[in-house]
Amino acid sequence: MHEDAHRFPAQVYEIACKIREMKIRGAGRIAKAAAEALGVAAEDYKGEDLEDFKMYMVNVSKLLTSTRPTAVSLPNAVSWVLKPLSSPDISSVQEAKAAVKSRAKAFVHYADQALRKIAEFGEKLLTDGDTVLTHCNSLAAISVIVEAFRRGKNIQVFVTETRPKYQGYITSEMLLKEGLRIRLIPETSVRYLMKRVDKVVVGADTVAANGAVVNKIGTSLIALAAHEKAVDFFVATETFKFSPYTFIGDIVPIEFRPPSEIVSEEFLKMHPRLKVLNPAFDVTPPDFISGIITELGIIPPKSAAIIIEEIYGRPVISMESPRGVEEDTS
Ligand code: RUB
Repeated sequence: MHEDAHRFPAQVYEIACKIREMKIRGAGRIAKAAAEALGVAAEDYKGEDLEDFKMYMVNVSKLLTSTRPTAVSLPNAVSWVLKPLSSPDISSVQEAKAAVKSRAKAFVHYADQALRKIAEFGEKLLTDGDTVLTHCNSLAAISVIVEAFRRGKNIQVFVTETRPKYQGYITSEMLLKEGLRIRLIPETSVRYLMKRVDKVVVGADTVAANGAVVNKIGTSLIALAAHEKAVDFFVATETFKFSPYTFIGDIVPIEFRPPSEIVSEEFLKMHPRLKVLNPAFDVTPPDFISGIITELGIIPPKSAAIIIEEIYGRPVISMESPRGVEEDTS
């Protein structure tokens, strides 16, 4: 538990736990939940000292950003919501609270609107009769597929199971509810089935300045198989998943999750020398990506740096790493 957790409202702590335990998951939903938590924390603050309020919000943001390391949407959302706190125009706790609460709401609104725009831009890439493959559970990718279907295109979807957490089941349910035809497939079958796929659409946790995309483990293998068969591979993502940190060469930390997601405790006890590696994300190089569908339009992956510079400005190199890296690669 974070040292200041006793000062945070229970709802903030609950949101942080849900993100850590993947009850809230997916980069966009994580960012929205973090923004909401900041709004709740600001509302709950009781003191009158502006500096103390700022410190309190910094501690809340540390709790939130410590939950999962890979999706840059999380620190991006937190910095965006807390930006007014560094403005000289804010001179009282009341003003600061109001500014944080209104930015938190504005972020959630922006995120919802962004998904709508991504759907509108992205659906144009899909053609009547397409078989589209998607991986994991990405609302941005799903919004593109569903929009095309709602506009009357007959789309069939291959959904990977997405071991070890089976987010493919969630995706299947969402798409079935919309009336789409689904084939749930193990990701090990992707190369074999790629000959029946017209397009791949996946989401992103982080887009690096060089256009590389970090997404659920297995994405880069799917991209490789698509590349081999010259199948278009699209990434659907809000621009708040573009990483300003990578602009100055920071490596995106890849989350490694517990062995228990892969293998039973019993099996581990039976084989004490067995080590399990469970990386949750991988990196797809820009050369395998046909286009990135954002709320600002569809861009070639190599233009990621331009988007980052436009949104965040040219980042200043700091001596401190912006985010802690917690990897268990042992
Ligand atoms: C989820 C995942 C999703 C992206 C994009 O991983 O990799 O593809 O987060 O999702 P996890 P969205 O289940 O480990 O969080 O488009 O919904 O933001």
